[in-house]
Amino acid sequence: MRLFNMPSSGNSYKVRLLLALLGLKADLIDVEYGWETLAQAKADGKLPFGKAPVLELEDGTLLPESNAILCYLGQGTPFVPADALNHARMLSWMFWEQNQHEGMIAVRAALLNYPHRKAQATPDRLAELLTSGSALLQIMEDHLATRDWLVGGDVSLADICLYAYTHTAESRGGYDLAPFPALRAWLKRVAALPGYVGLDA
Ligand SMILES: N[C@@H](CCC(=O)N[C@@H](CS)C(=O)NCC(=O)O)C(=O)O
Repeated sequence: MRLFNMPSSGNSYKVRLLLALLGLKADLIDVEYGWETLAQAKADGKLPFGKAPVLELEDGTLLPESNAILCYLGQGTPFVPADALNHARMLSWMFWEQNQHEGMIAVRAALLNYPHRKAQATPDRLAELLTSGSALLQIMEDHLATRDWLVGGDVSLADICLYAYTHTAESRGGYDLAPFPALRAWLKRVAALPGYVGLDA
């Protein structure tokens, strides 16, 4: 397998993290903003939706979308609940991550950290993302206040998926995690999983 991987991106990191937790290996092709490799991967048709990550299977099949890749790699492992309702609950969190969480938490981090996004980092936009993103972190906090993992009694793809941009919400996104103790304890639980690798590993 080959992973078209953006080293700085949480969407790519969640795939690298799951690969490590499962003890799987993929050759990494790093495609970072501004790098020739990103333009080349697009020109070669390796990024069907124009974005990383993309998993290239041994037969050349290209699988885009980070959460679809997690589902593919996670199938048949303990990271996917066998129970139908918990499976659907896992997907609820993963859809929410893409349609809510990423659009606030990851976007604020992108505006603050990527030079090509700087022009969009207006004080109004940053303030709006701080307020709306903190409300999303509160949803996670409330949920995790009474449980160790997002779904059922065990770690699932939902945790891996949401960990990616949540664990850098403070360092990159400027969110204050102090008011979210259950969320911080959950971040530590994910980081303690056997095989865990960090974003910069
Ligand atoms: N929904 C997609 C989002 C992927 C995405 O936005 N990737 C960005 C980096 S985080 C990218 O590859 N950008 C390259 C570009 O826009 O040229 C996923 O979860 O995989």
